[in-house]
Amino acid sequence: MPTSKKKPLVIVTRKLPDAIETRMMELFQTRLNADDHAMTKPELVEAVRTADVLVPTVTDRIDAAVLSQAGPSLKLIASFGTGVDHIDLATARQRGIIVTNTPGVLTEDTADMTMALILAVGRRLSEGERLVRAGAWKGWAPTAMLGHRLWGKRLGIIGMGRIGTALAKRARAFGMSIHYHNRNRVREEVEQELEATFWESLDQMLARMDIVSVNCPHTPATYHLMSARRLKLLPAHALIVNTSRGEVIDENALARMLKAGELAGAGLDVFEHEPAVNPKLIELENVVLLPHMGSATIEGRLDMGEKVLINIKTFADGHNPPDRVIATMF
Ligand code: 8YV
Repeated sequence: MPTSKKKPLVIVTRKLPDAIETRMMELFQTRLNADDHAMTKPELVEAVRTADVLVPTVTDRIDAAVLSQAGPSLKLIASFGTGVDHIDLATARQRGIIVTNTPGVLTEDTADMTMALILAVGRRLSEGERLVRAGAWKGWAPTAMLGHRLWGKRLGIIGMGRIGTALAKRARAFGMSIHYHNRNRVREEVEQELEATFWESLDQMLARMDIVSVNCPHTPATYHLMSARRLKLLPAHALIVNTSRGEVIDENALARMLKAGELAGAGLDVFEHEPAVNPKLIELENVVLLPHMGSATIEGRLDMGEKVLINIKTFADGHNPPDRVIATMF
């Protein structure tokens, strides 16, 4: 008779939706983080020492120093999120630890938020709201609160993956023309449907855009992809939005240029040193700042949790988890 298998110990670093936590406890031996504090390094080390499966989020830095202290039972890191730049994938691979993520289920929500930022910056939503709330609105005036029309503008998408493509569909409906830079050109049918123009040279694309959206993952190759030099290629009337990772833009250079009027505005949902936000950005009126909430919908979080459960369960049953991350993918 086969011996009954022990349930794996799953350590979850942050509070997840109740339904997900309940199911997690039904399926596995589960250690939750009831008060939802971001784990300290010693807490993370303790977690990787004892867990069979770790469920981290973007707020946990699972670097080589943490992974070097992983116990022999840690075999899976089932991350709650799509980006995996908080995990040292090479070290995980060396130590035989599988990493999974939750791709696909936050595409539409993040694309919505990107569109919302484009609208908010282009039409000065935050400024208008601040004016009304401050009691400073003196009434309608023909030249008050003028933004820029989106219809007819050129949108340059950096990273034409799932989210970039979902953004392009939305932007088409708003009358923008779609331009993109990506490691690989997308399929011809997709380009045709979106009437999208591929730019092999990011530099050349930037110089011709009205709005630029960062939708590529953060990897060593995309760190400060939007460097001071590249930001300077943008026309002064251009807007830039980022719902991907703060590290892709040189935040100091961006703040300097916005202040100097060398760029018209920015909409940022992500920052280089989260949760710290560059104080130079906070001072600026022409910047919309959000607390990394691009995928923050109830539906999205449940779908993400479901993916985490499926990845762990499949792995615990001896199969290849569906969302295994291969280091070369990033
Ligand atoms: C998630 C994200 O909320 O999935 C991602 O890559 O950036 C976010 O939208 C977060 O990562 C959860 O860990």
